[in-house]
This record gives sequence, structure tokens and C-alpha cells, in this order.
Amino acid sequence: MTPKEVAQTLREIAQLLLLKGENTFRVRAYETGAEAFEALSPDPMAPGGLLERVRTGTLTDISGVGKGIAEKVEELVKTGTLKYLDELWTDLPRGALDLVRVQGVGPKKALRLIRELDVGNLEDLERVVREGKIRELKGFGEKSEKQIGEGIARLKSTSVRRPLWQTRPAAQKLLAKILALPGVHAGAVAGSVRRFAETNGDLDLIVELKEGAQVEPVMDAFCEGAKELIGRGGTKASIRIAEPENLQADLRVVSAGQFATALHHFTGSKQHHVKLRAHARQLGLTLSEYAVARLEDGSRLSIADETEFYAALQMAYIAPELREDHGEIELSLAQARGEGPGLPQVIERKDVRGLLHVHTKWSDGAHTIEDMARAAKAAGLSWLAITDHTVAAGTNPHMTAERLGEQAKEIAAVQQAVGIRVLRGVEVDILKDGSLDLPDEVLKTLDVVIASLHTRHGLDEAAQTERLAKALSNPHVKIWGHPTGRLLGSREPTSMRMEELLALCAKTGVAVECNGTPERLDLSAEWLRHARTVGARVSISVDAHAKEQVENLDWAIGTARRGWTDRERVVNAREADEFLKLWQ
Ligand code: DGT
Ligand code: CA
Ligand code: CA
Ligand code: ZN
Repeated sequence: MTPKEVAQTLREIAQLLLLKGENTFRVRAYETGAEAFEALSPDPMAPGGLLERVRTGTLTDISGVGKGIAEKVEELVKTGTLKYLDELWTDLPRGALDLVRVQGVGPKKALRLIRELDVGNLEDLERVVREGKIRELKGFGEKSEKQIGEGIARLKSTSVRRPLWQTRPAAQKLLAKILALPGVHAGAVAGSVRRFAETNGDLDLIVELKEGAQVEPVMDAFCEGAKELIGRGGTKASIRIAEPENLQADLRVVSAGQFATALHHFTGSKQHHVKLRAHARQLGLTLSEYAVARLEDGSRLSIADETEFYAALQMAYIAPELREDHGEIELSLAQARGEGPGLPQVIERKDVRGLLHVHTKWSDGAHTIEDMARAAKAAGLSWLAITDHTVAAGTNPHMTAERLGEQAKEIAAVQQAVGIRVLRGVEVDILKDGSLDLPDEVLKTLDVVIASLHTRHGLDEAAQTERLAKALSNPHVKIWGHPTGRLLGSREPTSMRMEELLALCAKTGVAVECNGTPERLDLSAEWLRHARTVGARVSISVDAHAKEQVENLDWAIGTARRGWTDRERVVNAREADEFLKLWQ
């Protein structure tokens, strides 16, 4: 039980009392109590912290905590439950407190909706609005019903998780604005966006002030551009931004010297931190958002960056993308002791030498082979592979045996003119029966064959698996393009027995794509971790349809890192000749 959890419980009591129409002094007392526990050291083990106070019976020494609350907190900490809270809930539906979160529904109205219309949660509320039942209640009326309907819609748009392709650019834009302020020394995006989670609840920004700089101008700048201010304190603020609509953004400003520990804390994940704290305690250390401190005397260790942070815990550095308690803590500890295989050597941008999956004007790309070659060169790559579509993908124009021959001449010329190695390839469609959209005699003349599905995503699992297995068994296929076919937020993954197909790829040497189209991120990090366990190769692919999309590299790399993709299994983390040798 942490002080934060205690505070949450006290707030819950306050809300329930309010809903039940209890007198406002009692409600206030619980709110004040909640604030008191929020202000306590977040680490329950800290000296003078929650556990010590429960043990020594000194909870009432905290300002704002009376005898009644102290007794309840003791019960909560010792037993993990609270009888009083259970009693408050007995005659209320589970979703009762969600109702008051809807604008236009106060505690009084909520209670009447529960008692008179048997509304138990938000879905019920939505339904009675739709059925026009609220206007019939005494004192509600049509206007109030409409308001409640709007309130529900609003609440929904503020509580959904957004895809990373929307949140990450928004976070970077917001950060750039803050970093441009004169008083700001450093700043970073934290939270699930930094961990490259593919959906995010909100944006988290950490900013460190210059020595002696004022916090207000930074807070002002952050709140100024808000669509709505949720809350503002001395060093933290929460707003809703306009794009993506109503997305929450949290800012935390820290003083000089606290950046590394704050960034680490707000990067999370919570599960990673829970395990880390338990480990820290064994070393006689306590972790908080402000510091790593010794339990015995509260003295602080000096932590300059996250490498030092982990070193203080006798651990090897763990990249943000791995901080999910998926086994990384154990591997890091073992690595620091010089035991076991250690953490994966996850792929970095500088490791990638070749640009894979490139479309041009020969199919549905916006630019020429030369444009793409120049973009690849400018991005620091030493080779690229041109892989335009075949007829079944439905693009016009598209590649045929004859046009592949013509394209070869242009590729040779571009290679000369631009001074970068250009491989000949194709993104060949997987047809209905699992055969490929070009004959083997043609495929075998190419350097790179990517096989992808663009039609019949709806086949049943067995048929789709059989179809894909056949395609991936073709000896000329080197890469499986966007394997699941999903589009984040709009298209579900194609149904197939992925485990089986990944095992097949591991056997045949076909690399599975980590497609960096921001809406795809396909394979996902989760499937990439599975690909790792079976030993399948991975292709970091941009699937570029325009020269700007060379930057899809970052999306693919972030996803691959989160998927524990070791550099040595990435087929294009090597020079072109080495890449080609992989299949010889
Ligand atoms: P999200 O926003 O749902 O996509 O996920 P996160 O991981 O960004 O979560 P968020 O925004 O609630 O908090 C950011 C980080 O701050 C989180 O990963 C760890 C830290 N943090 C926040 N609240 C707590 C807490 O109650 N306990 C601990 N240990 N850490 C917390
Ligand atoms: Ca977050
Ligand atoms: Ca947050
Ligand atoms: Zn494709």
C-alpha cells in the first residue's frame, strides 16, 4: 500500500459521501486527508513515511489527518481492505462514480438516475439518453438530457487511448516549444510515448530548469496553448491539447540536478518500477521521483543520467523501450554480475545500413528511383532496395517481368549517378492460393523479394495460415511484408496462426518485417518478442512511398527495440554484400 493508493481510497470515500448527500464537512475532511497523503513521501518505506507512521501510531501527527481517518488508514495498510468503504458501496452500482464524471450530472442527479432509472454505469446512461427517458424525470427536461448526452461524448473522447503515430509527434511539438524557452536547461518526453508503447493514455513531459531560473514562465507557456486547463500546481500542470483532440498532457518541472531521476520515474512503466523498488530496498536504497536515497539516513546519491541510475542499483542500463517487467530487470542484474546472456543488444539507428521496402513512380510511389536513392544517401545509408508492387496489389502502374527488365537499366544508371548501391527487388503479392504474383524464373533474377498480402484479409484462420505458409515457403522470398496487415486504430490484424508462421520463417530464413509506416508498426513489438524466441530474422523496413518516408526508419527501430530485436538478427543491419549472403 502506497500513500498514493491511500489517498485514492480517501478520495473514493469523499466521492461516495458526496453522492449520498452526506454533509459537506465530512466530505471535506476526507478530501483534506487525501491531500495530506498525496503530500507524504511517495515511498511507503521512507523514513517518516507511511509504514513507519502506522507502526508507531503517529498518523495523526500529519496535518489534516484526524483520529477517524487515521484508524481507517491503519486498517487499510494492515489488512489491505476497509469495511467502511465496502459498506458505502453496498447499495450502489459499481459504475456509480463514473456517472458524476459526466458533465451535467452532479451527485444529486446521479443518485436519482441510479434510483429512478436503474442506471448502473455509463453504458446504461447512454442508453437512457438515447431512449429519451431522462426528459421524463421530474426536474430534468429535454435540455438537461441533451447536455448529459454531450457530456458522455466528451468523456469518451477524453478517455480513449490514442495511437503512437498521433501522440508522438504531438509530444515532440509540445516539447520543442518548451525547450525554446530561455529558462529551460533540458527536457524530454517521458511515459509510455518514450517507451514506444503503440497506444498512449496521455503525454508526459519532464523539464529541468537552469540554475536559478523561474518556474512560472515555463508553466505559463505550457498552459497557454491548452484547449483546457485540467490543473496547475507549483511545478506540475495538466492540460488538454487540441490535436489530437482532448488528449491530456502532463508537465513536471524539476530543479537543476533532478532531471535523471525524474525522467526515469515518469518514464515508467509502473510494473518496472514496482520490481525496481523492491530490489532497491534490498540494497538499502529508496527510489522516488526526486532522488535515489539511502534508507538508513535519507542521504541522496548523485545521479547524472539513467546509466548512473541503474549503476547505483548495481544494474546494467535498460533502454526505455524495454522497461515493462518482461524479464529485463533480471537480465540486467545478471549482466552487471557478468553472468548469463544479459540484455538484448537492441538495434539502433546507426546499425541500419540499408533501406528496405521502397516504392517509386514505377508503382504507387511519389518519387523516382533517383529521388529515393538520394534520400537514402542523405540519411546516411549505404544501400537501398527498390521494391515496387505487382499487379494484384491494384496499383497502376505496377511491375511485370518486362518492366522489371526496364527498371534494371534505370537502377544501374542511378547507382552510378548517385553513388549508392541500389538493389533490384519487388514487393510481390501473395495470391489467393498462396502462389506469388510473378513466376519463379523472374523472382530468382532479383536481389530482394518481399512477399505481402494485400487482398482477402478476411479468410478464416486455417485457410489464411495455409495460404501464407505456402507463400513463405517459396525459396525466392526473403522478406514477409507487413505480416499482420493491421492499421492502428482502423484495421484489425489478419486472422492467422502467427506462432506457426514465425516458426516457419525461422526455419526457412525468411525475415519478418518490422514495417515502420506509423499506422502499421507491423510486426508489433509483442510479436517481435515472439519472433526473437523462435529465432526469426527481422527486416527494419520503411515501406516508403515518398522520400520523406525514409524517416519511417525511426518508427521501425523504436518498435523493433520494444520488441527486443537484437541487432544481429536484423538483415539490413549490415552492408549489401553481407545482406545478400544471408540467403546463399
Ligand atoms: P499511459 O499514459 O497510460 O499510456 O501510460 P504511462 O506509463 O505513460 O503512465 P502515466 O502517464 O500514468 O505515468 C507516467 C509514469 O509515471 C509511469 O509510467 C510511472 C510513473 N507513475 C505514475 N504514477 C505512478 C504510481 O502511482 N506509482 C509508480 N510507481 N509510478 C507512477
Ligand atoms: Ca502517459
Ligand atoms: Ca501522465
Ligand atoms: Zn505492402
